[in-house]
Amino acid sequence: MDKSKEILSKLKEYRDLDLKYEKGNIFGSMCTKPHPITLEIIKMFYETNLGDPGLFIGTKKLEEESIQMIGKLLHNPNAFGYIISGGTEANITAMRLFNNISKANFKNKKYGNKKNREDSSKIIIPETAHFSFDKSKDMMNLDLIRPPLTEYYTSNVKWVKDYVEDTISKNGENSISGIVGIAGCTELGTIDNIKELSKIAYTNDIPLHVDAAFGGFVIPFLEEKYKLKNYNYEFDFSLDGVKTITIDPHKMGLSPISAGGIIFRNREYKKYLDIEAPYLTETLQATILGTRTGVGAATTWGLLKLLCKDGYAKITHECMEKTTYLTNKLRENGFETVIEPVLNIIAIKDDNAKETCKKLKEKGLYVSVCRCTNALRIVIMPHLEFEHLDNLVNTLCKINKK
Ligand code: 0PR
Repeated sequence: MDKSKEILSKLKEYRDLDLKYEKGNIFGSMCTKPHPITLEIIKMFYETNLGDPGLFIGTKKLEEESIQMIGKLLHNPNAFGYIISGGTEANITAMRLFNNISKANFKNKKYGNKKNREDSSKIIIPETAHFSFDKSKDMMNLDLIRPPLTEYYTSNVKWVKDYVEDTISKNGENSISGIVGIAGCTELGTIDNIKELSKIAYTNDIPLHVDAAFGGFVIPFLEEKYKLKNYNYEFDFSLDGVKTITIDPHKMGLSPISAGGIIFRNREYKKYLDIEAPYLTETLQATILGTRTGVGAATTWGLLKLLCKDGYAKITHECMEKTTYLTNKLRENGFETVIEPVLNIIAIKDDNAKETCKKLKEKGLYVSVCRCTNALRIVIMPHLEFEHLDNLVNTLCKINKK
């Protein structure tokens, strides 16, 4: 056998150890089998580097056009941003932006008195936020202020308003560097009241970041019949306080990994992130990564053009239908959910969630668990079919002898 063939066959052996989405046993992932067209796109763009955009002018154009299309979806014709590695990088970028704006405002004495600028930037962020924000905290020494959750597992906006007003009245000036809201939280899929958070943010001149890494490719396509009365589904740039949004093509956007999106309200924000890069074709760089693939930009562009609104609406509809189906079937079999599912995520109450998760794994089914409450967590991604859901319920029943 020639050497390349030998290596490829060895690689295949390793690859065969991986689980496969199409087998229908991955229930805890926010990623899915990418759309088949992306295989062709990967081949075409595999050597591109958006870290040096002057060399890859076409790929850079695709990134800009992808951002414009996503901006339109999020009601912002002036959107600016990048297709980066994923939600983690997007959230860290937003925190870096808020931290830098805060430092610049202090320098410019926008908020006056020196003694009120503390070393760390205060960010108000819900308990339900993804752990990528804890990474930002580590990197930038942020002071994360955690409002309590409402009974619907959303950030308590009354608490946020009181906290902001109290802090400002105590200091006589604003010492809060940012607010974060989640549109589709990782564990339960809940959506914070971004409209109210936006009002608080706008009135007090505090930037608001929305983490819609998961929900960004779901909420805009959700039919009215799925909307629950205890949640407000507005989350995008149509709300004045929203300055940045994380929205990931490699989750419900059907793009292969890595494709994350960070979208800014406008280009003005770039200057707070720019670092001089004198030896590149573009001499200022704002992204965290330097050398970075253009594949994500190209697959995102391709899928937005191919699927359009109708395609994503169909995917969302199918996932929500399956979510309703599984919820009903679980209830018929005596299981309870933590909340009425808001998006295509179901949390099943279980005092021994970790133990159940282990037993399911022994049966070849992979679910995850919640951190905020004792529950199993199921994400209904496009790779899951009705028969896979039946299999999950049957196995759960056997484990629990229900
Ligand atoms: N923001 C939210 C709301 C998220 O849910 C996630 C990831 C991120 C940010 C970070 O995104 P990246 O992982 O792209 O950096 N949420 C899932 C999680 O951590 C990601 C995931 C995907 C987990 C596939 C497992 C898996 O098999 O749970």
